[in-house]
Amino acid sequence: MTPFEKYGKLHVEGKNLADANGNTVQLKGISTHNLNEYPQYVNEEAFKQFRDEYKVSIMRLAMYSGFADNHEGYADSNDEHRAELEKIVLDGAEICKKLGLYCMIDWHILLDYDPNMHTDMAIRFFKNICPKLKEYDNVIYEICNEPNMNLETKEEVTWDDIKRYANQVIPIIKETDDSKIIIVGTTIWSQGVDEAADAPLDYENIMYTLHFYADTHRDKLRDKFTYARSKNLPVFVTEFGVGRADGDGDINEEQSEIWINLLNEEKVSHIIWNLSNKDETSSIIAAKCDKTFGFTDEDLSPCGLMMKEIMAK
Ligand code: IDC
Repeated sequence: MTPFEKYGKLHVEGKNLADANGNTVQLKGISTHNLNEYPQYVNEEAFKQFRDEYKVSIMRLAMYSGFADNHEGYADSNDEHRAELEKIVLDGAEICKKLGLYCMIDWHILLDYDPNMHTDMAIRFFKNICPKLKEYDNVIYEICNEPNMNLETKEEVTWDDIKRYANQVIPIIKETDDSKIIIVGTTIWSQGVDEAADAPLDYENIMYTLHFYADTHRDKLRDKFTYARSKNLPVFVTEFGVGRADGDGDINEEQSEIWINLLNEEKVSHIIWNLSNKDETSSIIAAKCDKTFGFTDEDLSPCGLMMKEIMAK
């Protein structure tokens, strides 16, 4: 039975992700790296292996909206490249649908730290893809990966700024399709679930993002998580790492375990960063491996091997 056959179309019920019968559902999965840079991993053979062997139930397609690592994002590129990106995302959603996997489509803001910077482009993106994905009950939208700060002024994007953006983009998605779950990033690189819990948005089927990197974020962030849950906030960990927040550094097994146990107790869904063979700790494929599917354990990095354990837990 595929994950979709098991749970069907999902919705948000109270603070949980739920199936049609109201049973709480916890999804676990893998996020791609930047699709501008690593589109080759979006393929059926790979996703099928993740489903069957690693017990993955969701894939996250991280589509960078802005420039990063010498690659243009959707917003700062040209129409041709934008159409290519839309195609990768639509293909990814199709592959997931065929395999009975859930698929998260992530408008991955990052160095473009304020979602309001590219609202027009986000609207364009969702206006283009949403009608095409209306019948895709496996799709979940994530509208702003990680709001963060202006590196020059060091000013943090506020929860009110994020809400201003969300209140423009969510209605665009809901216009075509009012039944999809929409996930909203929170302040400080998606750590501000406490602020979201104090002033949530006013729509159905919304969840809020918490991101952690186990070697960097510990009790302080777990306290925010616990607070948000106590206020009944639906939280989705759409990205986490077992190492340091810059995606590199040492793996911290102890802290990762504390985090994953906490999420599992709460049945909070989680997605590990990242599907690539980049030479950094958070990549699940070993740097020496050029395969894009058919991975053996030798093809996985230490993070990849941990990923297998985490998915199976
Ligand atoms: C990192 C990648 C790294 C890349 C960098 C900038 O791992 O290869 O050079 O982005 O594009 C996040 C972000 C995610 C980051 C990741 C690790 O959502 O894009 O990926 N991270 O730094 N938030 C916290 C950590």
